[in-house]
Amino acid sequence: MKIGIVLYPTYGGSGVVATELGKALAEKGHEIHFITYSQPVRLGSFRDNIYYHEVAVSNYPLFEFQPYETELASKMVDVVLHEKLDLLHVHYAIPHASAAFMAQQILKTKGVYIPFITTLHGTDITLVGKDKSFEPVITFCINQSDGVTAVSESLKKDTYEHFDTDREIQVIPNFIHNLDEKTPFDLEKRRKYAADNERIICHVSNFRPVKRVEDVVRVFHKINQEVPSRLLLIGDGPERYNVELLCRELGSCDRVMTVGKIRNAADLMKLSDLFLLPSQTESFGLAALEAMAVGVPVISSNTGGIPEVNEHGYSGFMSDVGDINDMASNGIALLKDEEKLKLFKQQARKQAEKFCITKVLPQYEELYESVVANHKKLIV
Ligand code: GMT
Repeated sequence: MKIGIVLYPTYGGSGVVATELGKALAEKGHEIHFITYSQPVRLGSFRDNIYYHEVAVSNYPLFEFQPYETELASKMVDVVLHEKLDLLHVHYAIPHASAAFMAQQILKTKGVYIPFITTLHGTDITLVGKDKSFEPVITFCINQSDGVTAVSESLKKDTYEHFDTDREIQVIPNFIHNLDEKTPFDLEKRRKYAADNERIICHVSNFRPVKRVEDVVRVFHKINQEVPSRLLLIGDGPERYNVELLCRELGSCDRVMTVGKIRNAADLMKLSDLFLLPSQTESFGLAALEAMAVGVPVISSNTGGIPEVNEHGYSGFMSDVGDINDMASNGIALLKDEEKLKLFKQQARKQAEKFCITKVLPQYEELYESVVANHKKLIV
């Protein structure tokens, strides 16, 4: 099949999922056309069956705000026409689904009929999407998509609660693509970050308020009072300054390493003993799944789709949002007990295996086939 994938190319979870999905589909022989404004971070070097189409954004002085959605729709029209695509799959509703609808309508006037699938990722529904100013467009796009998927049952439920739609939403969870890659544990590398008698606690995010990174620092501070530890903060974003202020206030700067945005976070994650994800809301929690995949147990909040990923008492522990005392005491209990920690590391990895790409990819392929077949029936 020839599939156009529209995504945010940056470090966010939706872009990671879309890129890894495209790479996996290409490996199975599908022809994948990524359409976005810069090369997706996870795309890496050149691969067979993968093409990248850059959306150039006009900076004509009249435009106070760049008309990205219009340029994206035009690019989709061009790629569908000239590459003869069978299907568009857009990740994140705003503005990708509305641009896909626009492209679909334009193509119809040219006698070309193409279906599009929208995958809802989270903040497009739970934060930005709930904003009244976006609601009519998102509702319309969900209803007009030829297929809709959500990354968790929780997100599906939120979508029905917040939007006036009764159309079918299929839950296809996020996945881990490289579970088979086993690189040996690098003790020398670990020693660059912590002494042998210290634990490493890790957090990866885009440092948006929804991630509650200040809770990460507070939980770490409590754990460190009982178990000598280091905190590894990976990523960057609007809360970074506040987080650094808090570290200074708590006097923990010398134990906190903020490494910023890095390409292969898994390399550092796997040096860790514990992953913290205390988010306010999280439709899935891909970062937690990526930590589990490299054998790191997760201490998280119990919000949104996280309980579908992190199994309490097995792959880690969950607490109410903001309950930093409970998160810290769960972390301390685990880090103090060598045998228990070893068991949880194994269980975290086992839990991640439930989300192996080999189980998830066929679900997308089946959906693609049924959407294309249904669409063909409609246009006959
Ligand atoms: O977490 C973010 O703010 C980024 C956002 C994205 O679209 O890149 O993440 C959302 O999609 C991820 C991939 O499906 C999910 O794993 C995250 O849980 C979700 N974030 C939130 O719901 C806050």
